[in-house]
Amino acid sequence: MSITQDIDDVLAYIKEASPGQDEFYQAAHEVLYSLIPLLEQDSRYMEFNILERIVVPERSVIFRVNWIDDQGKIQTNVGYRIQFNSTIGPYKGGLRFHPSVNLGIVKFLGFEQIFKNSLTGLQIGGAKGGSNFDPKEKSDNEIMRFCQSFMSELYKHIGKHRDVPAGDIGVGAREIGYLFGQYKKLTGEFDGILTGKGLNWGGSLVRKEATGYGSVYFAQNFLEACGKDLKGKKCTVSGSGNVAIYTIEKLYEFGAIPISCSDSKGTIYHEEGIDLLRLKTIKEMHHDSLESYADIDCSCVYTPVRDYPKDGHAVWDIACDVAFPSATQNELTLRDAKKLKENGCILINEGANMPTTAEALKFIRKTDILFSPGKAANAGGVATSQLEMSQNASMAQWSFEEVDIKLRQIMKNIFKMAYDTSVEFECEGDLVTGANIAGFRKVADSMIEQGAV
Ligand code: NDP
Ligand code: 2IT
Repeated sequence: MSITQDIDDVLAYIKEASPGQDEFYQAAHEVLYSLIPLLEQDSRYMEFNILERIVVPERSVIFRVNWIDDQGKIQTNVGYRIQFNSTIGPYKGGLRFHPSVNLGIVKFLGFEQIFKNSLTGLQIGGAKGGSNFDPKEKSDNEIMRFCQSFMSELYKHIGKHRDVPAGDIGVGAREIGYLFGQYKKLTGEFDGILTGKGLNWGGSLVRKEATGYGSVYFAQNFLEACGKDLKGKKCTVSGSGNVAIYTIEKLYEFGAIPISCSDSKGTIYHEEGIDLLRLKTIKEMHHDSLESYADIDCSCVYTPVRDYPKDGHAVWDIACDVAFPSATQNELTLRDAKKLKENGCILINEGANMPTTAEALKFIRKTDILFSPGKAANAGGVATSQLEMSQNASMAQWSFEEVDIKLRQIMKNIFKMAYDTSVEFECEGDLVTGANIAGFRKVADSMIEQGAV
């Protein structure tokens, strides 16, 4: 049987066994097809049935989360923890709290995390979790009670050598604090069972900034390899959360001009460059909408969210040299990709997980636009989480500079590994293929070494 037929069979199995899990199917389709050159070169992966094994999570935990709102009413949400693959280390990956969270979304994120974590060169397996809980419009006490209830179930499944969750959309320092407090109360143990912790109780410097900073380091590495750099480049950024904010901060340090940000309600285009302090005040301090950014006396333009995806995302209509999609999955459509090409964009650097739709990616890969896939470009967050775990294990706290130097080096190594792998498989600069093969190969080889478990 041909390799393509085998891949199609695995994809057909996913469709049948996981109906309606479109994002998971999309992620699996992209990864499996990009592995063809490796599978042709080395027959062991088929012999040991790695494809069929790697698309099934080792364990899926789905649980009910009951919590009491401020009116005293009992509310119910669904919680998930998908422990996808622990071949090269304990399960590691974030928790997402957003109304759109469902099994398919958590599975796509967990699947991507396997290869991302492998690319970091560190010993961490892949997992993801979360809930369809919507933190918006909730009081601090409601968020605390939800986090406590969520942890009352999750604590049974995690551990510092077993599974170490972290943040993602809707889960930041505040939520990690409430989750950690409840874990400690339930177990009586002060353990590094979460990353992204507060700096006074086991957190690592640079973890907050790491995904955004790492994304910019990755872009700079890619541009340098092509004889270019970020200095003076107009950059569009989508999102206005953790990843977007620290992407913008680092872009300024590299002499680039970040000219946009967005949230679920609208987009800001600020030609002179985003006012970072204002953005942080609105988003980090007040958890407010970006609409208020446009109140200041400046030449910025606010575009309320359009009929999306039909009319595309306003961010990608803005002419730029480099685009940093840093909000959520499938936020950059074929229409948007065509617009970016038309406007002369030279690099799309994914800060979010799978922000580019399959159709847009197919189009981009046929153009001369450079493309950094999220599992490589946004791996700085999870890599720094692992540095937090290392510090916890040795009860040490490294300086900001020490952690940042390590992060820069890790991003350089990831870029080099993805790039060198693209050269090895005769598609120089195709980092989708390079990152997928490099991430997969390490996990698959280790699965073979560990036997059929
Ligand atoms: P945040 O919750 O801090 O910010 C998310 C941002 O994206 C907000 O501006 C939010 O707008 C916007 N957004 C979220 N969902 C949607 C949606 N469905 N439609 C439109 N806008 C949306 O999350 P992060 O910055 O942490 O995460 C952003 C992306 O980066 C995600 O894809 C995440 O998986 C990925 N990532 C995060 C890492 C981390 O360390 N945090 C590490 C690696 C990847 P609003 O505020 O209006 O909801
Ligand atoms: O998608 C991701 O890599 C994250 N949300 C961070 C995971 C982590 O464990 O730090």
